[in-house]
Amino acid sequence: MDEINLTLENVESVVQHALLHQPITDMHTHLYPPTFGTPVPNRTGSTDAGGLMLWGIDQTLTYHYLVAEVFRVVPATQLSFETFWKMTVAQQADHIWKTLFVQRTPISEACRGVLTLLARLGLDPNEKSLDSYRRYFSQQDPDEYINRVMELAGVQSITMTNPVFDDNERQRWLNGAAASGDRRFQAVLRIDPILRDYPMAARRLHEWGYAVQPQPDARGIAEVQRFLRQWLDRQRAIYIAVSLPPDWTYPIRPDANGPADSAARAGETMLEQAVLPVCRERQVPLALMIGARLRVQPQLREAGNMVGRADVSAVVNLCLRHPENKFFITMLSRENQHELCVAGRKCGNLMIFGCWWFLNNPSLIDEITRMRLELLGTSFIPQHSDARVLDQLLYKWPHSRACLQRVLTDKYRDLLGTGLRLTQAQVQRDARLLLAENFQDFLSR
Ligand code: FIX
Ligand code: ZN
Repeated sequence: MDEINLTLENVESVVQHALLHQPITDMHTHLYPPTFGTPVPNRTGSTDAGGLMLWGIDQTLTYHYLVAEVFRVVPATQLSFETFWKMTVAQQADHIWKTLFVQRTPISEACRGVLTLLARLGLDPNEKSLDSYRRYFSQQDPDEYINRVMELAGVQSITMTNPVFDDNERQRWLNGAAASGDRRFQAVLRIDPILRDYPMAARRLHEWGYAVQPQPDARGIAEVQRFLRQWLDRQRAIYIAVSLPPDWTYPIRPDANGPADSAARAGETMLEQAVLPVCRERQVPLALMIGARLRVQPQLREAGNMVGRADVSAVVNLCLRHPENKFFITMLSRENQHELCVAGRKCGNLMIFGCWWFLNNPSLIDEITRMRLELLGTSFIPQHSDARVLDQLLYKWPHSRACLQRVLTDKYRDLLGTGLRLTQAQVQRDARLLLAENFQDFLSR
């Protein structure tokens, strides 16, 4: 087949085609296969109230992004948090649909996302009630619906988040229900408490039979290593992940000796002497997601978390002090993004990924992706979905793909302006790197 050369006239269509036809490896989601149970009734009517596979219109509308937004329009002084949380999921969804989609213009990114996914499913986004959507989803089988959504979204592999300190999740692994190994999903060992709240982690580990004391000692370090190896094996996890607060520092300042510092120092000991050695031994990356200040508004539950500017020098120190380890890093603050790009130029074992959470909006994806291409070339992972509800893949990826298309088109136009010749195959290679291979190669590096 004749090679297609890029021109100022065809560049946009060539980029659009390359991105649309590149299967995506989604490196960070909160999605699950049906083996983890689902609270949404399927055609057989079976439900599992604590089920972790979320899908369908009610789960989509009660996504914590939209919960935060609905309380801005109908504040807790009018509809108390307690009243809202006592509602059924369907009642919450009705309230959110009426408030944000019928009575107001659904102009926010999280609102627009719901409209995009409804349209991708062939449903009319102009309905005033949820009845017709609920009828549609009641006719879906969760397992088949996963295949449909992955095909429509262009996603070839879904990477989960599996928080082993969550009792519901852990029990599903221990009773074997979760370990059936659904090829569409890859597991990730999520261990926040070990680094973020070591005293709590130590109590839980001790309950589970690991000889771990409140303060790290040699036996405890060996036991945490044993715990990590066991769960990496049980989950067949492809990397280990932790979310860290904006005030995380590395190394901890020598003069830091307050009560909170003692827990932080224990977490640092476990990072250096348990987590990183096991990651090296198993050649799995450690993913750090830095900048989330949790439960700032606890009455909003998952919706109550906040962003804070973090210290990028902690990332540089970590990567330079542990050159044999591989680090996926994403940061939540817009203000951290430029420093993080420059850090990426210093540390070859640092793979920057995603426009995380409050950054996953077109205006910021555009700004951050341009910055990354200009400073890092194609050596980064532009996006992950962070989807919590399966249907969200039908908007998170189309919206991000549109941003990436605009930015890449501009960058290729700039290159053509230098007289460089470019071909469709080169654009397809770049799309492959950005949407799949950079992640896969970093795992196997
Ligand atoms: O820590 C995380 O994995 C965050 O992505 C989530 O906790 C957060 O609620 C989220 O889903 C953001 O998009
Ligand atoms: Zn997440």
